[in-house]
Amino acid sequence: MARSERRSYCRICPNACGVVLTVDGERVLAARGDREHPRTKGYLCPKGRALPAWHHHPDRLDHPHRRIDGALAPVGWGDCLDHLAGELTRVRDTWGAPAIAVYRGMSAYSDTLGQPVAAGLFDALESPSRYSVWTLDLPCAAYVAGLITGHPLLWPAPDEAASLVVLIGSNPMLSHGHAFSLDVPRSTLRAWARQGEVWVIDPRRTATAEAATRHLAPRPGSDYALLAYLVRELLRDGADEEYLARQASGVDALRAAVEPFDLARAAACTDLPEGEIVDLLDAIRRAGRVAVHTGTGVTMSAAANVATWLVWALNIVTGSHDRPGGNRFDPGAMDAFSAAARRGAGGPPSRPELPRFIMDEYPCAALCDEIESGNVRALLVVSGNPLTAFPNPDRLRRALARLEVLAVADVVQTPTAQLATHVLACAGQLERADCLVGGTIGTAVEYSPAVVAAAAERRPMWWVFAELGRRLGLDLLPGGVDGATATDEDLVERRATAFDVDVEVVRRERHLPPRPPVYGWVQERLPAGRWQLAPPELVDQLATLVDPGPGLVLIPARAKHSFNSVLADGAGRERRERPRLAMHPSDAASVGVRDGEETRVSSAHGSVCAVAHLDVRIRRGAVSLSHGYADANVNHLTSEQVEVDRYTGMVRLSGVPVDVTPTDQARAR
Ligand SMILES: Nc1nc2c(c(=O)[nH]1)N[C@H]1C(S)=C(S)[C@@H](COP(=O)(O)OP(=O)(O)OC[C@H]3O[C@@H](n4cnc5c(=O)[nH]c(N)nc54)[C@H](O)[C@@H]3O)O[C@H]1N2
Ligand SMILES: Nc1nc2c(c(=O)[nH]1)N[C@H]1C(S)=C(S)[C@@H](COP(=O)(O)OP(=O)(O)OC[C@H]3O[C@@H](n4cnc5c(=O)[nH]c(N)nc54)[C@H](O)[C@@H]3O)O[C@H]1N2
Ligand code: SF4
Ligand SMILES: [Mo]
Repeated sequence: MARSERRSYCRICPNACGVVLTVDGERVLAARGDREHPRTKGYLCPKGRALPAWHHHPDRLDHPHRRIDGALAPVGWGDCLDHLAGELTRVRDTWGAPAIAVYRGMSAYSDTLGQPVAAGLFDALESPSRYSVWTLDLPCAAYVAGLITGHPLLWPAPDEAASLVVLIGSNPMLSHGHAFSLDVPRSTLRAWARQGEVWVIDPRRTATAEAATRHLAPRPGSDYALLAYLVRELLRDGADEEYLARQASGVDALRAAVEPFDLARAAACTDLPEGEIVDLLDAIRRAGRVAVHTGTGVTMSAAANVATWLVWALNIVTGSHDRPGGNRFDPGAMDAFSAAARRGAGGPPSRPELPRFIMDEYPCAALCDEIESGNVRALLVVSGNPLTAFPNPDRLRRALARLEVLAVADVVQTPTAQLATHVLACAGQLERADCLVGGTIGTAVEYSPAVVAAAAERRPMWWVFAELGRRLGLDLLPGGVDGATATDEDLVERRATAFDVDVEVVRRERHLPPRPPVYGWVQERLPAGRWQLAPPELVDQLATLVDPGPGLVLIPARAKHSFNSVLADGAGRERRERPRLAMHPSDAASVGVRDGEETRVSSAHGSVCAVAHLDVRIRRGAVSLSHGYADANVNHLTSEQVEVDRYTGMVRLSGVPVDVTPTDQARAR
């Protein structure tokens, strides 16, 4: 047998871990961490270890498909793309450019050669109907950074040398973070705990909480009250006064805004003992500088904007931003992305009350209405799975089925692809080259050649969109690349050059380390050289927030063995992680739910069944259920109509009031 080992990097999530794959011909047999990879040093999470299963997924798409007489049928690329181009032209000529919408999912961003070509097509279509995951997971981050710094994509990352790290609503041990990222979470958390303290604020005792030095489990949705109290007290004693006077505006307005949040209010709202809250305040005063960061537990909640603002305030009041031992900012990332950030006016015609998001997109919450009102007639889905990711999947399914064109670019047959009129069977990550520059891995560079040849009729996504573009009269490939003869490696070369990276060095080394962090550069790029500590729209939002009560709420949780819907079906392996409803035993007892039994979770918007997993690690009053599963889809509980944030258009996915009951069968037993 001609077994060999090939080095690559994993592209299931943005963490880009070095991987060594054992390959035999076209079979990928095994995946292990690459010990020689300088950034990830042999680390590979369970999803990366499942790369062979993902690659050989039983539902891999082998051919492009087209809906003929109501059924999806495999067709040739020429047929599929000719027909799709004709349909898009017809839709545009009949209904206008806005009738063609695009949705970009998470996996689009790891296809480094395909995503820019797809983006070029969307730009050329000149349609305002753009949607992406941005408005599902953390639009508050861009919204708040924009208000405080004038730069929506100026996002902090915790410094390696931080002596006090506070993680709120984030579980990087499993997720690797999001707005910030931890490449090798356990060793980073250990290093922080050795040199100082790590506090985790989470209603669940997560693996990250286990690795921390302290864990507080507040009531979901109450983080803002804890933060407001901390800011209030630090402004009285412990703030870097001289720094604030020189480099911040709005100190007095911030002081006034947080004044109502005394210890009693913070304790009542969070349901934390006063002593625990004071311990955290003391830890901050001891450390002086802090690195406070959030995850989706905060950014998907009703108080997302306000809590995100108060995290900024806490970092600034302690003089921790843009300084060693606190938080760093990456100038390269800011410059690369800021060009894309624009703030348009209102939402789409059917949802004028919604904002247009900073990244020049409409909120995902508007898509159903746009389709039902006939404004959107064609939708291109690029590496996303809206049927599991969006709220209200029943309504979305009906809306998608009404579309004149639904073209889905994916690697497996997803629930969304099953509704498509055109299925674009893309080459998977091991069948194509990639060159990742920047992103959440900072300024590092990763390169991988194709590990195996693309099987069957699968084609790299850059080729698919370039060919579609060509049929629409568009030349979408970077200057000088001839679509008829081009290879992945030609595009790698263009990409490296565009980012000012030597392609020969990249091919030889495979990874270039991130540039060392730089400090002290942000201030001069702020409007008037100052942090805006109290943007009036955030002060108003804080004043009108209603403190969460003691009722049962649903909170989000990522699954260990899947990435959103990727691998959530087990990819043909016997061991499959079923979605389980985590619930505290005493909450379960009070509603008659038993461990391991099927239960029904209901919200004002719908209901879903899942197996109860009684667990003392989740606090009373919270239940959690992961998303990404087609069968037990938690998004039956969420809504695209109510509880949508009026400033960012984000759907509330954390802190949804629910009831949990045994199912009739469980009751009968
Ligand atoms: N209730 C609830 N809903 C949520 C969340 C939650 O916490 N709770 N989380 C939200 C968040 S944070 C996000 S980011 C969204 C995710 O929303 P999406 O990004 O829409 O969902 P994914 O399941 O990640 O979809 C990725 C798709 O890309 C495909 N894919 C994988 N690799 C490739 C490839 O190499 N090429 C191509 N062309 N396609 C590929 C996969 O098969 C999959 O269909 O969901 C959101 N929805
Ligand atoms: N294994 C795996 N990794 C992933 C993903 C995946 O699906 N699987 N998805 C990726 C994506 S798209 C994203 S956006 C990131 C997200 O990465 P994270 O933001 O780290 O997401 P989670 O791991 O769900 O952690 C959110 C935590 O918030 C807690 N929480 C819920 N509500 C509240 C609250 O009101 N207050 C506080 N303080 N905590 C709360 C939850 O208990 C949970 O532990 O993960 C990425 N990484
Ligand atoms: S963290 Fe896991 S899924 Fe993400 S790149 Fe690394 S191995 Fe792949
Ligand atoms: Mo996400």
